[in-house]
Amino acid sequence: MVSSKVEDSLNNQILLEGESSQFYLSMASWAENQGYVGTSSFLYRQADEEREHMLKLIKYVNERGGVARIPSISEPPTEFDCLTNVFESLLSHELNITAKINSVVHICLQEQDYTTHNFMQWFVSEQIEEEATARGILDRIKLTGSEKGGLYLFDRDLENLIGGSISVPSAGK
Ligand code: OFO
Repeated sequence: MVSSKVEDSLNNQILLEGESSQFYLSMASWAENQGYVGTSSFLYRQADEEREHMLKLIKYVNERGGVARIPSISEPPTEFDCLTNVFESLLSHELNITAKINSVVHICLQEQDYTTHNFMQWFVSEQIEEEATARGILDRIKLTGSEKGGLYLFDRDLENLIGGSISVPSAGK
């Protein structure tokens, strides 16, 4: 059984994962309209993953005797300046999510809920990977440059990466 404090923090995390999914969906749609095929596939997939994270939390809360709240989600930004802007926004969003996950973990320890603490470790590891992926992608954009030809190459590169794994090599997914 989860305590009400743990239940509330998990429900807040459900909202955040749902918001992440919608945010990445909006980025994916923007990239698709700009003709960035690889980037949009990557982001559609990220949006699906975030929804999976939300579902994982919903099921956990219900299994542990709590009640998962299904939140309404406000409309995410729809306009982005450029690909660099998209991935900078993604990285800063992930950094914020990491901080939120850490605070859930902190509450678990305060409440002596070691079962939920253990469950949350999956999210802790996932954040390490996602931050590394976002940083790796930003490094690639810097390497290819912001000229049209460079961005085309970057986008094609990202499409190839999705064929195997969404992580850049250094992220080790
Ligand atoms: Fe849910 O993993 Fe990122 O936000």
